[in-house]
Amino acid sequence: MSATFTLTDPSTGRGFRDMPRATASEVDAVIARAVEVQRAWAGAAPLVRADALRRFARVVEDHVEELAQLEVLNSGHPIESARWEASHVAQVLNFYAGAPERLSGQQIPVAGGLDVTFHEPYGVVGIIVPWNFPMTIASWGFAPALAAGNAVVLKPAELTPLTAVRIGELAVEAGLPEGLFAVVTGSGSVVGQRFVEHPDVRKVVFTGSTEVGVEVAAGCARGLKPVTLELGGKSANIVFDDADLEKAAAAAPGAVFDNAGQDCCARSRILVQRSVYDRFLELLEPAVRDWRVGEPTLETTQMGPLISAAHRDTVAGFLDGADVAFRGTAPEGDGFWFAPAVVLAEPGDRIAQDEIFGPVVAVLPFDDEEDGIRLANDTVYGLAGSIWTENLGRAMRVSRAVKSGVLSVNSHSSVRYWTPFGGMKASGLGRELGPDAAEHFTETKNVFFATDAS
Ligand code: TAP
Repeated sequence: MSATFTLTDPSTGRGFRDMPRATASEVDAVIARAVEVQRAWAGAAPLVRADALRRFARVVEDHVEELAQLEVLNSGHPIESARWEASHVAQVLNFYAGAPERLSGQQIPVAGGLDVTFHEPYGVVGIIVPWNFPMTIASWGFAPALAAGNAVVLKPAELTPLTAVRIGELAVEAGLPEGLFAVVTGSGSVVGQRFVEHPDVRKVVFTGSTEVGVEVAAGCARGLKPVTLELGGKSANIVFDDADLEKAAAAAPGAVFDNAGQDCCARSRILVQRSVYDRFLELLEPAVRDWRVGEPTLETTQMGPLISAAHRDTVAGFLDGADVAFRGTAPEGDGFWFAPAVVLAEPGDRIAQDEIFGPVVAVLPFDDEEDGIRLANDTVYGLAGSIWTENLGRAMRVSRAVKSGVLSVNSHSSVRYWTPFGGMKASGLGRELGPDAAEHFTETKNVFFATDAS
């Protein structure tokens, strides 16, 4: 393995920068520094940590445009999406800046003394993130982890390290102690693996494929360290015959083609009640044709290229022998472009079961409510999903019956940092974001103080 990795602009296919690949001993040195710095950080007054995170948030806010431009170059995200992502990082930091003063323990009634609990930070937390949303996903880990008094070592995906590296620099500019939040570039099998194995990394947060996630979890089990896993998805967009079909069809492309379908929450299966199946497809076709795929620097662009040539080949492979109903458009040229595709599928088809992570959606009919729920749950995954119906009782029943961690009714709600996020089944373990996330980066300690005079 060479000592550097060349980054490629997905919209041109051209390499533009070499990034260093850290060795295991370099990772160890970063972790050793984090161990040292964490002690002082955890010992600082809650207000000091809160203020430091607020400053960090403000500095990120001041660099939203720079971070967004880096994401356009490195990941091919449309500029408007990239601006949203960079602002989101600042908002996540701001939200968890409120946590240090709120990490209260309990006082539990006992005889002969006082019993109290403390939320102790783990120490050093290792965060491993994928290439699809490099900034946002990283912030879901590092912001609450830092707020709870931990140091963080972050490994971005090798394909997309630029925004993470810049955010690491901004943390220092904002006054966070050097080494408290360290971004280490390199491969998963070296840097990520070292986070999993190193005895001083006391918790791991992994976002990525289910396959690698299982290995990470097994490694963490050997070190008896907790792990949060955010993995793949094959989420259902369930459209009942009593839904506002126009609205459901108009919203469907964004729910699966946003970020070129490289979204763990992509509603990549549209399940449509048989009685409105033909009508829904009629409405969907113009919505897909109108989906604007193009140059990511343009503010009008809704979808950019896929992340790499290899990934485009994988996505294209799913269309071999598939019953493609219609497609959207995409530019020609050297970028990793792929026109969105709508495929008519049967429940057992590979295209209806496997995560594609590209702009391909499978449409399947169902008969009634029970059948719709059965089909929605007919996957190993359980991350997200949407339910379209005007019947409140049905919306309640179906949202309770679908085994997914994040559902929305009559919308495809995106992530809100103040509500919990995470998957069931093969989509993950544990939850991120929401009001309790900082607590997830602590261990409860119970202390009994005897008050008996004798
Ligand atoms: P992976 O190949 O699993 O990679 C994810 C991260 O893990 C990368 O940083 C990768 O490093 C690293 N890694 C690879 N092997 C490792 C090992 N043995 N030990 C430790 N770390 C290792 O996933 P991907 O292809 O980048 O991302 C796509 C997948 O992520 C999809 O399945 C998608 O659904 C899932 N995803 C899930 C969510 C949530 S929130 N549930 C969000 C986004 C993405 P490299 O730099 O070497 O690749």
